[in-house]
Amino acid sequence: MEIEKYQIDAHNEKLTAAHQQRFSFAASENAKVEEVITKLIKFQIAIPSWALGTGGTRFGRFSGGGEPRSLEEKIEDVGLLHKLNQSSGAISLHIPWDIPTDYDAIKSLATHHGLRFDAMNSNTFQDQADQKLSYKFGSLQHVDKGVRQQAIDHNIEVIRQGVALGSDALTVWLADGSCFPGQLNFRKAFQNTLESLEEIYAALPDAWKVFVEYKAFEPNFYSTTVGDWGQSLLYASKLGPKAYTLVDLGHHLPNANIEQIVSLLLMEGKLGGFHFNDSKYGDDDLTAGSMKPYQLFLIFNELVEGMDAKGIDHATGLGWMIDASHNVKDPLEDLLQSVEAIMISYTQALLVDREALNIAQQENDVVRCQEILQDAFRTDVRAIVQEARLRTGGAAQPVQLYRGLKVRENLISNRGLKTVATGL
Ligand code: PSV
Ligand code: MN
Repeated sequence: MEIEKYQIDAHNEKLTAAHQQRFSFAASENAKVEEVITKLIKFQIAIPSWALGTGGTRFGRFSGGGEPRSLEEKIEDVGLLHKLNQSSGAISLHIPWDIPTDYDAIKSLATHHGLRFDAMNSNTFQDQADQKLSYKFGSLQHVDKGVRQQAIDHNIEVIRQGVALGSDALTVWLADGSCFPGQLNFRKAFQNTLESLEEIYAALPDAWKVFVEYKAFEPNFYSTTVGDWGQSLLYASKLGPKAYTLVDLGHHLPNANIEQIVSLLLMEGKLGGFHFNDSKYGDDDLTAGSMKPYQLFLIFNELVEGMDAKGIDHATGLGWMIDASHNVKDPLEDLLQSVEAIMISYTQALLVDREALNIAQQENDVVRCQEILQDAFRTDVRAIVQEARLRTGGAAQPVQLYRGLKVRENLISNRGLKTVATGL
C-alpha cells in the first residue's frame, strides 16, 4: 500500500485553520522558530526493521496482523511512516533477519520511498539453523577461538552487505556475559572481545564507523561483557577513531543519569549513536517519551548543548534510531508516536535559552537554572513540529490519517492476518 499526496492534502486542508492559529501563537512566543524548523526538517530518525512486527515477550506473542513478510514489505512500511511524518527517512537492518537477495532492487525500492540505510546490525546473540558453532556461551568473548572467528566473520559479512546497500556504520550489540559468578574470567572475556573487535574494526571501509552498544543485563544476568558506557568507551578508545559508543536508553541500571553519560561521551568525541525507547523497569522497549518525557528532554538538552559545543551537525553527526518493541499497540502507530515524542523533545531542547542558562550556572542560581530548563520543557511545541512536517509534505496528524486511511486494515487484507515479521 502507498499513501498518495492527494490523500495527505485532503487531510491537511481540514486541519489548516486550527493549525495556523496554534502555530502563529507558538511563533509569536519563540524568536528562534524558523531556525528550529530548519533543523527539524533535516532531523531524521531511523526505523529498525525488527520493530515493524509484534515483538512479544518470553511469555507469548499476540500478532497484530498484516506484519511485513519480507525485507521489501519492511521497507514499504517504513515508507508509509516517512510519507506521513517526513522524519523517518532511514531504515536499520538486522542480519541475518534482513539479507537482501537483489541489492539493486532493494536500493531502488528504498530510494523510491525516500529512505537510506542506517547502521547495519549484526546478530551473534542467536544461533541460526545453518550455523556450525553455538553462541550459547558467548560470541566475540568465547573461550574457543573457533566460535570467536565465526562471530568475527559474521560481522565482516554484515559490513560487506552494508557496503552493497550504501550504509556506513555497523552496530555491534553482544549478548555475551555470564549468568553465574565464577562462570567467566572477566579479564579474559574482555581481552577476547577486544581482539575480536579489532579484527572487525580492521575490516571497516574508510568512511565507516562501528558502534559498540552496551547493556547492563539480559540475556545474561550476572555479568555482561559490554555492560555499561565505561566498558563500551574502553573498547571504543582502544579500537580507534572509527569506533564509538552507542547509547540505548533501556540498557542502564535503574535511575542511571543518562543525560550525564551522554554529555561526557560527547565531550570525549565518542558518542556515535542512539537507540530511543522508554522503560519503567528494565529494557522495556516502550514508546519513546511514554514514561519519562522529562528525561528524554534532559537527554536532548545535553545532546544539543554538547553537539553545538563541538560544532557537530545535529542531523548527520550521530546515528539516530528507535529501538522499541510492540506487544499491545499497532507497531506503525507506536513508531509514529515515538518519532513525534523525539521531535518534541528535540524541539524543546532547541528552545532552551542557553545564554541565560550559562549565566545562571555561573552564578550558582539553582532556581533560575531549573526555571530555564522547565520553561522550555513546558512549552507546547507540537504546532512547531507539525509546521515542519507540513512544509515537507507530511500529514498534519499522522496517526489520525493512518487510521482514517485504514492502513492496518489494508495491510491485513494484502498480507493476511497471521503474518509474522522476521526478528524478535
Ligand atoms: C538488544 O537489547 C538491542 O537493544 C540491540 O540493539 C539489538 O540489536 C536489538 O535490541 C534488537 O534485538
Ligand atoms: Mn538497542
